[in-house]
Amino acid sequence: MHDDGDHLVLHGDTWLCVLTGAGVSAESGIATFRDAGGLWEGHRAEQVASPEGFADDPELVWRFYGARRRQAGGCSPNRGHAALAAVEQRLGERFLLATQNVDGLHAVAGNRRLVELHGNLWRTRCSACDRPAFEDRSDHEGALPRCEPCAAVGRDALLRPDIVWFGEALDPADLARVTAFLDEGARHHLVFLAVGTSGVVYPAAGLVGEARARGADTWLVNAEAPENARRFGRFLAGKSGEILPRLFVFD
Ligand code: BJW
Repeated sequence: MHDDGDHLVLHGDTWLCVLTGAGVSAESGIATFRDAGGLWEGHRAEQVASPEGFADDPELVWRFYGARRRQAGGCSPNRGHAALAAVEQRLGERFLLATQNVDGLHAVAGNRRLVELHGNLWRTRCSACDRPAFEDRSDHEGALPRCEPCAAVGRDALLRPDIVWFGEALDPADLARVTAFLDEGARHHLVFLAVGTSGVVYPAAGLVGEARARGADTWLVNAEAPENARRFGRFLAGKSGEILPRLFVFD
C-alpha cells in the first residue's frame, strides 16, 4: 500500500458504513466459504444452510454447525477487527458496521454499532415457535436439541441455529437500520467500505449499489479482486488484518 491515495481520509462530516464478510475473520483462523479449503468445499451449500436441507437431514446440519461452534470457540479477533472497533470509537454515531459474519468476533473486538445480517453462530432458536433466540454454546453432539416450551404443549419441534439460511429473509429491521444510516449519511460525506467479501450473496451484495445511489465514495479491501470489484471506486488488494490498521486517517 502506498502512502498517498491508499488512505481513507475520515473527516468531521464523514459517515462510514462498513460491510464485512468471511475474509475479515480468515486471519483469526475461521474458514471462509468460497475460497479453496472453504466451508462449502465438501458440502453443497443448500444441504447445510437452507430450511430444506434442515428438514431433510437435521443431524447433518447440526454436525456442521456443531463443528463450526467448536472451531470458532477457540478463535479471537485479529488486527482487522481491532481497527474497525477503533474507528467506531472515533466516529461514534457516524459509524455503522453491517456484517455477514456469524462468528461474533466484531462484538468481541468492541464494536457496538453492529448489525449481524446473517444471524449469530452462538444463538439457537426454535424451528417452530416464536420464542426469542437464546445464547447457546453447545455443539449438540449426540441427541438433536428439541424445544422444551413446544414439548410442554405436546409439540415435537427441533431447535436450529439462529442463522439466516439461503431462501430465508433477513430481519427487515436490520436492513432498515442500514438503509436509514445510508440515508442520513447521504446528507454528509458518505463512505461505504466492504471488506473480505466475495459480493455474491444478496441482499448484502446489493448494499454497494444502495450506497452509490446515495453518492457514497465506495472502497473495497479484499485478498483478491472478486467479480464485483468494479462496482467500487477504490479496490485495495490484500489481507484485511494488514490493510485496515493502516487504512484510516483522521483529518
Ligand atoms: C480475504 C481474506 C483476508 C480471504 N483479508 N479478504 C438477487 C440475485 C441473485 C440471488 C438472490 C438475490 N436475492 C436473493 C438471492 C438468493 C440468495 C443469494 O444471494 N444467492 C446467491 C448466492 C446467488 N440470498 C438469499 O437467499 C438471502 N435471502 C433472501 O434474499 O431472502 C429473500 C426472501 C424475502 C422474503 C421471504 C423469504 C425470502 C439469504 C442469504 C443468507 C446467506 N447465508 C450464508 C450461510 C449461513 C451463514 C453461516 O452458516 O455461517 O451466509 S451464505 C454464506 O455466504 C454466509 C456468508 O455470510 C455469505 C457471504 O459470504 P462471504 O462473507 O462473502 O464469504 P466468501 O467466502 O464468499 O468470500 C470471502 C472473501 O474474502 C473472498 O473474496 C476472499 O478472497 C476474501 N478473503 N481471506 C481480506 N485475510
